[in-house]
Amino acid sequence: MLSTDPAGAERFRARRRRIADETPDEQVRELRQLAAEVRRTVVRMIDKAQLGHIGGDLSVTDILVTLFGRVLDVDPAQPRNPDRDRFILSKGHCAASLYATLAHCGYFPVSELSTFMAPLSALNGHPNRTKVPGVETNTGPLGHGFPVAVGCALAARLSGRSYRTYVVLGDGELQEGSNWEAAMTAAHYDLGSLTAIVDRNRLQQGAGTEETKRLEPLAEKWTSFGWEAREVDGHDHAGLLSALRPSPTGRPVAVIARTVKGKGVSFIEDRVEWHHKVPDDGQVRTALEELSR
Ligand SMILES: Cc1ncc(C[n+]2csc(CCOP(=O)(O)OP(=O)(O)O)c2C)c(N)n1
Ligand SMILES: [Mg+2]
Repeated sequence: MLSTDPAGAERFRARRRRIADETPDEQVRELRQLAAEVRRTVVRMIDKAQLGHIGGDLSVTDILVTLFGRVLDVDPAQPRNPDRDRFILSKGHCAASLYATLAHCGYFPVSELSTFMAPLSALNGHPNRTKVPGVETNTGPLGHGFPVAVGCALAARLSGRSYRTYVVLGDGELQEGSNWEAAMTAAHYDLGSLTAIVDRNRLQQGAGTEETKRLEPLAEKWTSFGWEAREVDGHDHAGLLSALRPSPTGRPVAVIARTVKGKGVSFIEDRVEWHHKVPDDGQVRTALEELSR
């Protein structure tokens, strides 16, 4: 297990205190800066490892940064505090963006990120809860993280705890049937402490979601399963902050976050071939330059 980063955790707590006192515009500026940092870090990690899922990493970054930067009630110095909010990245192939977010939020030293996918590194291609502080459960096989998140939310009720559970799913991932069993179960138990966020970039591996197996009308699917569905621009931090609020109805909330796969790098955006392609040296330079604007 990687060691936690007490100094980083203190910086995280200080930033959270500062953000809480800021105007909404200032909060968004702060989250945007953190997202740019995470995206640049992801490009460097994938460049070093010569492996990774760059399209989905860049797509999900604003969602992760909004959650860890503002929404989740967590303390990176106490990653096993029983009252912490739970976060599960069900689309576990986007581990690089999760690791970069966790490290920049003080869960473990940023210097560890350079070991991403190296032999014996804790930072495997898919997240492992026994190796990385802040990882709640192992994911990678699509369709597994969401059912575990439903279990976490049910466990909160059974153990009398008030933590909330958030889970991020890929849109292609929704073609796995286990997700719909999980959705049905969450509604059956009225798990209002659960929020599922769909990274709706309309691409999966090799093709678009609608060509592979049609998901639309997606919001109506969630509603018909007993969830409150909300649609939002998944790169708009203010919109995400608003959409991530619990429902007053007590129903579980599905946030369909409209995103662009590869967001922030012109030649990667919305290109299916960049699901797990690795940029060459010139492309890395261009990507870092575009992500620094
Ligand atoms: C059960 C399972 N089948 C296949 C894969 C291989 N795989 C990894 S990512 C991916 C596509 C996922 O698409 P999506 O959920 O839309 O993710 P994103 O677009 O955000 O990268 C596939 C098929 C897997 N990880 N798990
Ligand atoms: Mg997708």
